[in-house]
Amino acid sequence: MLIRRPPDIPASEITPESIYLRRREFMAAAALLAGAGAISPHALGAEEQKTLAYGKAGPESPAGFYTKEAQTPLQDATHYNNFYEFGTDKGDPAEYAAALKTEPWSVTIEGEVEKPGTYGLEDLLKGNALEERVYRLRCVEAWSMVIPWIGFPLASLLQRVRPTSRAKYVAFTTIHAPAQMRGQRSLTGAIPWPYVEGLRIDEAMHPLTLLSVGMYGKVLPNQNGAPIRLVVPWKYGFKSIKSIVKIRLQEKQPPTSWNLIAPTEYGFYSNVNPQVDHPRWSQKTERRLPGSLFNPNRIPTQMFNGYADQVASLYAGMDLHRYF
Ligand SMILES: Nc1nc2c(c(=O)[nH]1)N[C@H]1C(S)=C(S)[C@@H](COP(=O)(O)O)O[C@H]1N2
Ligand SMILES: [Mo]
Repeated sequence: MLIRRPPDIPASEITPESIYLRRREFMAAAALLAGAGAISPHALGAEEQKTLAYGKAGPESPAGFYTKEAQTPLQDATHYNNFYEFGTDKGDPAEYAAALKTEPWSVTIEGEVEKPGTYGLEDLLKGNALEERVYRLRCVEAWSMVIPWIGFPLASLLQRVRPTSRAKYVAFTTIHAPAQMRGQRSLTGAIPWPYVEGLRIDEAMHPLTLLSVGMYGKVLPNQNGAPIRLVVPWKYGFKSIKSIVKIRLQEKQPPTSWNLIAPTEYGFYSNVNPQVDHPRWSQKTERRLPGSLFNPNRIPTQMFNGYADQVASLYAGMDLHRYF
């Protein structure tokens, strides 16, 4: 990744953000978002105005929208990533994701909706005030982080396109751009690209389910799924699909990438559940990042990642061992 100091900013203003976000891409994404009207016209653009405007989360936020647990430092959240389109090492996305062109960007919404279409990112943001959600993210690999996301509920977008009564599931697809995503060139045998994910319609409509366009007050870095990604905090991290280009509402349960890759290890639901182990490792505890060799920071994993009060009713009567 190109690290250079833009000539117009004094060194004292060089933040980790301006280092990990390539400046020109950041400004392009910022301009795109600024055009949306969803954020204040002064939110982005000038040197001192590169933060997103959003409703901040805090202790007074609705239950589940905020946690007072320590937030993962930005450096860890942007340099310890899973984004296999850029490679399988945790450091690969930070190193290679700058190659993804995130502007212009549009998302096609199709299937069982009254208003299908291809919507530019600015259209998607229209009428959706951005809000912050401080969520735990629990990876199936038994590490976790706490991240201040910025976005809007998926439900508000779905309501706008008017799902029909046959819309029982929502399928999501990541961009397929092998020329920009080296993992889509090198991992062709192992992973059927593009990455796909899915939710049941009630999960998709749940107020905790967020479409995120930013984190830590700024637009999303590419390695975290720019320009728009899903965040479903009560499910294992792989459900939170990045860099979305298609959302399809449908009657049938859609295929999901990790279920296609290893069906006995990764189910469609993938709700965080300390009582259902992965066939190859326990899910009872997790390493809260950052940790170290001498302080792994291991903590118990909570049912539904701590969001049981909000989401357990979605699964009432379901055998969660069978529907893992
Ligand atoms: N398209 C795509 N989305 C993806 C992944 C991926 O490889 N490709 N990895 C998933 C996994 S396993 C996790 S844990 C989260 C990580 O999100 P983060 O890097 O923003 O922390 O993204 C998820 N979304
Ligand atoms: Mo993950």
